[in-house]
Amino acid sequence: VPASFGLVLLLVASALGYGLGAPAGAQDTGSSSTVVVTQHDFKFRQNVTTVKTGTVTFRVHNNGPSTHEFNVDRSSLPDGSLPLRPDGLTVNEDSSLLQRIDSINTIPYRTASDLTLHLKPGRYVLYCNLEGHYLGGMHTSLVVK
Ligand SMILES: [Cu+2]
Repeated sequence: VPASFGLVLLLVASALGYGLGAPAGAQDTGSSSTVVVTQHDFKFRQNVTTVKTGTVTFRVHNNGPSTHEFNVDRSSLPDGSLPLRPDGLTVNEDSSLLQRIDSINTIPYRTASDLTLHLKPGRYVLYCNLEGHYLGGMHTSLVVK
């Protein structure tokens, strides 16, 4: 059995509510958390704002009605104060104040996508950067401790 298979099982168990945090009885293999993010035009909601260092699975639901994306950047900036491109309509993802961790490029209306990452301690911003969506309010933050 590949090692990643065990990890998937762990994440599924976590998502089903059989225990967030370190698996019981296991050695210190790090924490596993699920962050449920719901996207609307134009808002992000999430079930938790702080997670432990380790494996973090974002389950992103798009409740539309538009298509959205999901970016995870490490940044010390408040999520509402990210640098904009000269167009004034989108976040400047190339800014040195943002460190891209990963993203989901397209989340169609009425679908959900998962993104599993290994996050170090720090502050992260989550946002949609389709034109105007960030300014509309599609951003939030996550603290990893
Ligand atoms: Cu969007």
